[in-house]
Amino acid sequence: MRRRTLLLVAAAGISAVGAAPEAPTRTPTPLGRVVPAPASVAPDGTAFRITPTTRIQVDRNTERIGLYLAGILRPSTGYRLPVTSRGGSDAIRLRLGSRDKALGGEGYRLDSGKHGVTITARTSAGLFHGVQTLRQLLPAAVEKRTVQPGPWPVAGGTIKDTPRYGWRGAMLDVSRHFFTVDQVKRFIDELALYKLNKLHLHLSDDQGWRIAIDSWPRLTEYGGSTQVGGGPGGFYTKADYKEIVRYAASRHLEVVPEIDMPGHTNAALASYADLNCDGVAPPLYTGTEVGFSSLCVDKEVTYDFVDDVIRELAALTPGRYLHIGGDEAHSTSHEDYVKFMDRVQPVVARYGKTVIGWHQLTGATPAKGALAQYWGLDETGAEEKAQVARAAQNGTGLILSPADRIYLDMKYTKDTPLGLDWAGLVEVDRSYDWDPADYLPGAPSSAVQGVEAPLWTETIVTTSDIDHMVFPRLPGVAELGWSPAATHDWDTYKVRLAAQAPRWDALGIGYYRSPKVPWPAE
Ligand code: NGO
Repeated sequence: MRRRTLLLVAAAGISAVGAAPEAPTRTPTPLGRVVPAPASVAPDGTAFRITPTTRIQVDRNTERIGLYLAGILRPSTGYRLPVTSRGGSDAIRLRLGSRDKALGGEGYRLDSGKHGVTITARTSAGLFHGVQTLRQLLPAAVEKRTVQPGPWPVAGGTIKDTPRYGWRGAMLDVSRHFFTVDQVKRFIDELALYKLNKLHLHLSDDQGWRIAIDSWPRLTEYGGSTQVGGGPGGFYTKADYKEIVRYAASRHLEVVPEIDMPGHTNAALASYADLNCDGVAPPLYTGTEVGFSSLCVDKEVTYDFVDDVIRELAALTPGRYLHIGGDEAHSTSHEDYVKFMDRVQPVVARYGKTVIGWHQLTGATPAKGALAQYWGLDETGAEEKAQVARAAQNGTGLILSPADRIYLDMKYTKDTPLGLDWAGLVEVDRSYDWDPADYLPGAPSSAVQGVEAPLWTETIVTTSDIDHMVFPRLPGVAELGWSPAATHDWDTYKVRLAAQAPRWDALGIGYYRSPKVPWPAE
């Protein structure tokens, strides 16, 4: 019933509400000037213009994305842009159900010309990605939330686009510093703009436990009560967490929750004395050292705890994966580490999820179907790389997060006020210029599921801190994950990247003005 009313109202009258006067001319953004680079672009020299009479044409299955698009376009254009089932020219058409199988599960086709723009896809995810392309083809001012002068041209031609990898992620560490649901939503919107599809949340670490577990309430009550530097910390209730998952899904991102174990567990150990081998709870921790904590591998209560946590977390997770950490278990012997992983991985499977672990998991026996997240460096020793490569040869999938390439918490230069430098300084060209397919010697390229850029937050406190470290590096990671290898070229990429800056300005995103990029004058 609600839908019908909406369509009728939408179709009833079409007029501009408070549109600003148009500037005389505006050259459309060239069709290929998009990040990530589309798989194929064929401009035809024509153009479409969004006007006060333009409609967003949808059907029952595409209405949600139509409303999302209208939500972006209406405030800045000041046009009504009704979302309607009515056809005709002068429309942005959103269509599901292309017979073109090559578009796959996330691809789309965008046709633009005098009579409108049509985005076609086989799935809503594909349609959503096509909408992100359309956004980038419009003038940057479209991102503002107040009425801006037009015109609103879109270059004519055809884009056919599908991703290179199915895993295009970013990670946010909400343990070292806590970030609110609204801050996470903002981060999600930043990822969606570049067609990322996974949001990995690092929900527990030495400094804070951030997700409510009903059967172990002190984890959040006490273990979530501080953070690095001693602030008040915080945590997500189950309702908060569901809201994050819902919002991410509305942007076609899957949330991958991580509970790091057996190391990085001081917040849990501090909350429950029983979890410690000596039965004594350590104090809460607000520093930034790593590797000093471990769950007690020989105590049965450890596995009751892990079972409860995984069961409750799996129940909050519609996605397929559950990340169990496994990095830097320096306070767990190798023997214990293997024993622990042998017992814990089947628990993940029992609750219907697939294991992901940091690549140290390959030192134990990764479960069938598990993914290992590689976070080494170019300089990581051959033996460690070979261990990961062997696991990949035996069927373990890889997510690549090389720390000296795409750790978003690494400083850009020695003068970057935020961030760490243990993996080196990572300028924007360095984070872009590598190839996931042949990155890890000996690992079959078919094992590579994609890329993920982690943002660890020992030094990151505010939204603008996040933005400064994420931009401009994240779009490069997105391009590594999405665009065909044949389009990879720093010199052309940096021009497309520079063209994003006015969009970030319009969105209120502060970014690092790297001297490597030919930014437009401010
Ligand atoms: C390492 C460590 C994290 C740190 C991060 C800082 C991994 C997987 N474990 O990455 O605990 O926060 O570096 O860059």
